[in-house]
Order: sequence, then structure tokens, then C-alpha cells
Amino acid sequence: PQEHFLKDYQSPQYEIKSVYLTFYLSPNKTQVINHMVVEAKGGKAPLLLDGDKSLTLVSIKENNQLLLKEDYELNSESLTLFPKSNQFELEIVTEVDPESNTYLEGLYRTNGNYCTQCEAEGFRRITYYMDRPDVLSSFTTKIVADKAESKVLLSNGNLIESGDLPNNQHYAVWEDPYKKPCYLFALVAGNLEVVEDTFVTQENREVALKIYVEARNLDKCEHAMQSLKKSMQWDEERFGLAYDLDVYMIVAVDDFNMGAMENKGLNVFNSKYVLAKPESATDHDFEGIESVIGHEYFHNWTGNRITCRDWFQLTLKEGLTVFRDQEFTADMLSPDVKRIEDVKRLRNNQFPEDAGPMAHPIQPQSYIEMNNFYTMTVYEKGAEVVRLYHTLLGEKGFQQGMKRYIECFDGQAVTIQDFRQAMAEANDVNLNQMHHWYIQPGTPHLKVTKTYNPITKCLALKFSQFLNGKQVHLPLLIPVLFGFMDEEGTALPIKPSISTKNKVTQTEKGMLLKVTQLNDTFEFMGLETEPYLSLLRHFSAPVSLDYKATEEELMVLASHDSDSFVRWESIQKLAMLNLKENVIRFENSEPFLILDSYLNAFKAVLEDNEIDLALKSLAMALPDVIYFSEQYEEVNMDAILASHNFLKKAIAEFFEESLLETYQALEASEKPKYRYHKEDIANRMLKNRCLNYLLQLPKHFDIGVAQYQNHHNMTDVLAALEAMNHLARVERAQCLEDFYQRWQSDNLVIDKWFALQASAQSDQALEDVKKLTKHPDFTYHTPNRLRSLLGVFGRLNFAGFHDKTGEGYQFLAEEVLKVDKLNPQVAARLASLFSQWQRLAEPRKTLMYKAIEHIASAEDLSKDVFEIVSKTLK
Ligand code: HT7
Ligand code: ZN
Repeated sequence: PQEHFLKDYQSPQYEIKSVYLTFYLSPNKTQVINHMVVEAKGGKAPLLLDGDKSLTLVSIKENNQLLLKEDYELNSESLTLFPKSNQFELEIVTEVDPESNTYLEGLYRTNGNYCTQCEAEGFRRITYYMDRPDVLSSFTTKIVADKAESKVLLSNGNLIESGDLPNNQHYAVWEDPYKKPCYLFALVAGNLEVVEDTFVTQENREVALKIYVEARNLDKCEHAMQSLKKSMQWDEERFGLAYDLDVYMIVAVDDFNMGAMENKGLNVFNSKYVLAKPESATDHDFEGIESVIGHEYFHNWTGNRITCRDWFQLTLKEGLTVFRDQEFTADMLSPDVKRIEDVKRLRNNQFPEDAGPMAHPIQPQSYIEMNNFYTMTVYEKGAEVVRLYHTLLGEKGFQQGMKRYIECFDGQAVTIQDFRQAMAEANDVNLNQMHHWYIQPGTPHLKVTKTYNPITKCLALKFSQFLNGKQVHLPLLIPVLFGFMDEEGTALPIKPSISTKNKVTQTEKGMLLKVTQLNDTFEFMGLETEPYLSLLRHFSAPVSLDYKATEEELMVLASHDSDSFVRWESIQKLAMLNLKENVIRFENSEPFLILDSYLNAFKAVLEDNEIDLALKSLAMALPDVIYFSEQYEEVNMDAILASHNFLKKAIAEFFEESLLETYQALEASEKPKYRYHKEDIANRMLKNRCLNYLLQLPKHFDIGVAQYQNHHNMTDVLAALEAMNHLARVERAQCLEDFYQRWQSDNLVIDKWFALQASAQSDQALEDVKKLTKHPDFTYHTPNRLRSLLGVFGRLNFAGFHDKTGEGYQFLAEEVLKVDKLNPQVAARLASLFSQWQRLAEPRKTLMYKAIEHIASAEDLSKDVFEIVSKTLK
């Protein structure tokens, strides 16, 4: 397959002034008439239009003249024309087969409804076109369909005409007043019902808000609608950005490759990110909906009005929009809790990616299949890099930069340099060094050495930057929010020396030092005692901090730091010390132990009555197994799991009484009626953390069963099932069966049922998961179902997937090959679950390698899976 390189970028030689699309919808043979007005930008050049092999070309007319076969060149990826004039009209007629389109890219059918997905390169599965983001055009779309089959006909922009046609057909014409790249095109048609509301913008314009769903889901749209209204309000208040069309439509579909898609005026969503009611969705689901609705809405400015010049700039819209959705959620719920959750997400998902064979800079330099680069790196690390601008410039400076970005580039397809330029110019600063964050892969390690001189009362902090064990090639600008503390936990004054003064500033988030060199030293004076260091407050940069704090230092920080992130981080570090100690003990066949430092820190948190309950719950959690294994160059899975399981159980035994008391108090205080509200969420979070520990002790199993039976909100019901999940007890099986019977008709809940079993860490896990692939409710056609069974098994079932025989790997490899035939995009995601093979200790390393080789040697591999496995094997 062909590899595409950023360095080869060339601007388009043709402009598509306007495009009028007519769709005659039919399940197996939809006709698409694509009428374009085209203009050459320079001299005469062949016009290359992208088109997928799934298209059937019917006819081409240039200025109304039918072209003959010898007038053009057609292959499986493109159509080349040789225009006779500089400005001309083209009419291309193609046929597509939505019903057989299992890739879920282009035009496809889901539960009998038509829908499209064009990002990144799906428009070429609809018609021949310049399928690249820097070709912006005015779109008009006419949809013709059977009235009974497709009551609703939707596309981007405003409805300008509709009516009946002979033979029980009808039509609608939509016009989008904003020029856009074709990846933002959307069409939806089918028998959908609508939930409606309105929003009045700051300019006093009324916008109609419409959420389209299947009739059976009408009762699950309220939260999504509220989330949309909150997003619109928030973007006006915080960013000064208002919506620009008269209607904003959201459609929920069950078969969708990702979370949602920001098509102009017509977002298409995975139903997981729209549908919720307390009985069937958890707090986590509610939060996910709020943030994804926000994310897609925020794209209207950061992505749609200003789009990307090419796909190498993807982080320009995604990093920025994730940053915006993170800030939105932080403002809606709790900023401190949100920050910790985002850091956990980054460390569990992005750090491993950055340390593995698919590592790439947030601006990748090349790709074979663009869909493979919608990654945690481009999205989440990209958002962290945008956050760096925010930390450096402050809220006001950042907003000035945003204003300038929008003023300068509205209506254009631009680059990450353009964004940086706007930020720099608006604040009159030089931000050129920020570019180094965009072009270097890997998680930077920031090593800190402290030297304190008790005579001069001076402290020197030396920061050194490393990547993959070597010095960073191009020095990064790393903002470090920090503070000093004495042994009692009292903050100490920060007095930079003269040479350090200009590198340290007081910001709205606290004291900030800017590391700009590969080795950068900072000096502070007037410190009567050697201070404890509170570093990287608020997780001010996406780095791995290499500072060897003592246990005493961590204990003081854990209970006294003014920054919630550092408090949480310090207790996590104490837990990590304990977990690692037991790995050594496992390897030396010595008994495990629980360290006093962790025990005391845990006790202090558990007994703290001042702390926010959600923060308390986060502090009480052990570091996740993925992050724990990230600490090792060679991963001994048995040792890691044994150490993790031991500590979890030891905590439960040690604090049994207190956990029980806390659980009971929270259970008693829980409001009978579910509210999606910060305090209630925190209450449930802590209660269920206690429950999870308690069920480590089999004698408390009945508390889990009781919670399952007595509660009617999904947060508590699912938490009970999760807490029971590790023990193969008959009560667990009964509850699971009851759950299935109750929710059989709700796909999103049945996804949870599959995921629960896929994540159960037992000797039976692999057999159970194999059996579940034969379950009548399992289907290879729905990405959510594949993710909940196969994805969860590969990502979270450490015992089953990493089974010592290698059978877990073989099983997943076979499944990847099956899925690849139907949906390469999802297959490639599943294939990336093998990415850590090089770090596994034998025999797993060889066994996993063999499984990847097995995939790689298959015939007719998609380019999606080919790219992942070939890079993984390198
Ligand atoms: N911009 C979208 C990215 C996307 C996508 C969405 C659905 C299906 C396939 C897709 N490929 C790429 C989603 C977002 O970031 O908002
Ligand atoms: Zn996005």
C-alpha cells in the first residue's frame, strides 16, 4: 500500500466552486448525481478525483458533453480527467450499495436507515471528488427516497425545498451556506422520530435543536438535549463563539465506527453518546454524553469554520477541540476531578501508545491509512499541548489568541503553525519552540535533581529532558507549576535568584517555571530548611516526571499540598512503591507486604472528612494495571497481577471496618431519585469504591447482591456487578442472567453485559469469551458489540488475554482477521491490542509475536490492519 507524506503536500490545482448532489436512495443501488462547477487555479493540469473501488461509474459529462472511455483514466482509487477549459461543469453519475457497506464509511445502512460517515476519506465511497480537506465548496443536496422507507430526509445546512413525487416517493433539498470540505458532508434518511427544543444565541437568534432517534429511544434524549444547550451556552460565555445556522441536528445510530461526527449542522452520533436514562446508563455514560455532545458542538468553530489544510494537521482541530471539551466538563462538574481523570486516561492509553511501535508525533509525518491516526496521541496528547499554550499565556492570553485565530482564519483550511502564529501575535511573544512538541514522538521524561545548601540557604533544581532513554533531540518548552513545603506541610516562600527570575512567573494557576533547555537549572534563595518539592502541579505538562521523592515527602504532599493533582499523585506514588516492592518479592519468591507509608496515607484519606468525595474515591484507587505495567521495560504479567491483587485485598482486609462504615453511611444517604449532579456522582463514586474493596472479601458478597437487587440506577447496578465479577460464584451468574433478561432489548445495556464478562479475570475467561462470540446477541457488524467483547477482552482481561498458553492471543488474532473482512477500521483498532509484545517477558513475548505474524501473513489484509501489524512487527 501507498504511504503518504507531509513533506509531499501540494496545494490543489482546482477549485470546486459548488457541488450539487442528488441521491436516489435505494438499499442496494443508490444513484448519486454529482454536479460540480470547477475552476482551474493555474495552468492546465489533469484533474485527479478520488474514488473508491466500491463505486460503480455510470457516466461523466463535461459541460454537458458525455465523455467516452478514452477521454478519462479510471483505476481502483481515482478518476483522472483532462479538462478542455479552465472553468467547466462536471456531472458524474455513480452507483453505490449502502446495504452491503459493512465498512460503515461512505453511505451505509444501520437498522434500515441510511447514514454517512465521510471523515477521513469516506466521501470517495460516495462519488468521485477531490477528497481532501483543503478543497472547500458550497454544497446543495437533494435526496429522493421512498416515503414509507424514509420518512425523514436530512443533510447539512438549511432545508430549502421539499415535496412529494410520483410512485410514493418524496424529496428534500438542503443547502449549506458555509463552504466546507467533503469530510463534513452528511446525509441521513429513514424512519426516525425527533425530540425538539430551541436555543437563543447571544445575538438573539433562535436555533432549532433536533435530536433524531429510533422511536423506541425517544425517552432517552433529555440528557443529550440538555448537554447540547449547555455546550452552546458555555461556548458563548467562555470562548465568545455562537452557533451560525438556524438548525442543529443530531442523529443517533447503533452502527458507528467511532464516538460521533461533527458534520456541519448534522452531527451523526454513536447512540452510546446520545441515549441515556438513569435506569440504563451510568454516571460515566452521562458524563461521556455531555462531553461528546460538547466536543462535536465545539468543532463547529474549531474544525468546521476553520478546518485542516491536510490530515497531518489533524491535531489542529482535534487537540484543540478535546482541550475545549475538557474545559467544558471541568466547568460543568469539578475541575480537580476532571484533571485527574484526564491524566489517568492519558497515562493508561496514550503513554503506552507513545512507547510502542505505533508511536508518532502529534503531527504525524506519514500514514498509510489515515483512519489509523485518530489516536490518543493526536487527540489527548494534542489537547495537552494546547493546554501548554493555556498554561503559558493564561486564560486571557489564550482567549486573545483564539480570537485572533478565528479572525485571521475563518473559512480557511490551515495548519498548526497558523494556530501558533495567532497565539504568539495576540500575546506578542515568541512561541516557536512549541513546534518541538508537534514533531517528536514519545513521552518526554523530565528528570529533576535537587541540591540544597544549608549554609547559603539556596536550592538548585536541575531539570533534564530525555526521550526513550536518550537526551531529547529538540528541547521542549515545559511549563512546570510548582511549590515548596516544609515537613509540616506549610507552604514556603519562593524567591528565585537573579539568574532564575525571568524563568519563573506567578500565574493564575500558581508559580510557574519554564524549562526551555535540555538541561536547565533554577535557583531559589532564602530557604531555611531543605524544602519538599511539589512539582508539576495540575499536571502542567504531558511528561513523565522523574523525581525521587522520599516516602516522608510523598506522605506530606499527599495530605497537605494545595494542589489536588499533586495530592492524588503522591498517594498513587506511594501505592506504586508498594506494588513494585511486591513485584520484586514475587520474583524472589518472598511473601508480599503492605508498606506502612501507603497504609498510613490510605488511612489519612479514608478518615479525611473535609475532602471532596470524588477526590477521595480517586485517591483510594490503586494505580491501574496498565499504568503499573508501563513502569517496566520488561513486563512480568504474573508478578504484576499478583502484586496488584494482593494489595487490593490487603487494603480490604486492613480497612474492612472503616470501608463498611463508609459504604453504609453513603448508601443510607443516597437520594432515592437519580440526579446527574456533581455531589450525587461523587457520593456514588466513593460508595462504589468501598463496595469494590469490600467484595474482595467473599464474606461481603451479599452486600453486592443486595445493591444489585435494590438499586434502579445503572451506576449502582453495574458497580455491584463489577464488584462481583472476579469471583465465579453462583450469585454472580444469577445476577448476570437476571440482568440479561431484564435488558435484552437494549443494545447499549447488552454491550455492558458483554463487557462485564469479557473483563472477568478468571481461568474461565477465555472459554467464556469464545462462547460469547456464538451468543445470538453477538454480531460482527456492530462496532460497539465488537469493542465490548473483543476490545474489552484484549485491553482489560489481563488473565484471559495474556493466558500463558498463548491461546488468548491466537483467539484475538483470528477474530481480527474475521472482523477485517467486514470492517477494517475496527479490525485495525483490535490489532493494535498486540502493540506491547516487545515489552512482555517470555514466553508471552514470543507467543504474542506469533499471533501478530499470523495476522500479517493472511491474504487480502486491509491497508488499515496491514499498517498496524507491519509497524508492530518492526
Ligand atoms: N472528527 C471525528 C473523527 C472520525 C470519525 C468519526 C466517526 C467515524 C469515523 C471517524 N473517523 C474519524 C470525530 C471527532 O473527533 O469528533
Ligand atoms: Zn473531534
